[in-house]
Amino acid sequence: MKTVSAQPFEFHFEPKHTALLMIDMQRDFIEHGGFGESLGNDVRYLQSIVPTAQALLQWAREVGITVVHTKECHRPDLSDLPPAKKNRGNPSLRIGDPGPMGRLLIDGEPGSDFIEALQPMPQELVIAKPGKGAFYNTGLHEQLVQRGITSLIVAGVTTEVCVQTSMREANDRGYECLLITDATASYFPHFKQATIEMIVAQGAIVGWVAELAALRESAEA
Ligand code: TIU
Repeated sequence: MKTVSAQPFEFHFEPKHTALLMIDMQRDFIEHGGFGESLGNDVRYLQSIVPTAQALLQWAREVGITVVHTKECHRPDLSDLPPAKKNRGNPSLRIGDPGPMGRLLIDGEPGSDFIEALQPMPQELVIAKPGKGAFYNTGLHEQLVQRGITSLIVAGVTTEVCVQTSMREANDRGYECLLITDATASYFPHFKQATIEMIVAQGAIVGWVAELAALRESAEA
């Protein structure tokens, strides 16, 4: 069992029962011309965490824990895209429309792919998800149960949307979740901060948070 100095108190995990859940580090959210920018967002906040997310992924590979990459995307025929999601807001482009990186948020298009720095390795699990949460309509829970995973180390984008939704889904399914705060970002820095506070409040009501350095220093307990 390893122990991480975390908030609101120490986080314990057994590497063989732990997975890294790297959420939606896709070109569509992080690069210019993607879905995130079409919603009016400044992608620079997300770009700033790429080196830490890359270092976290490298740590997970070195430790040998299960690695899961999720990507938010839809089928080319849009059969998994509810009208409510397609029409929400006043975007400059809608999901499925052609953009500079192919059709926006469509599986298989260049924009839906992971950024260059965070490409999955062949043995790593890739989960395509139609919703904000990683557990909705994906089979992720079954895949984790099959591998004996009970704890999740969570990172990715955006903190208050897909990351928080996925952590809440995981929490309700019984997983112990640790969010790596310098490997997650929001288009709105104050939302990232508020999310961190919400997660750890009330004695880790959703889970724990720590910086990557604390995870790296995690020691055998
Ligand atoms: N818009 C926003 O902040 N996020 C998303 O739409 N998806 C994810 O967070 N991945």
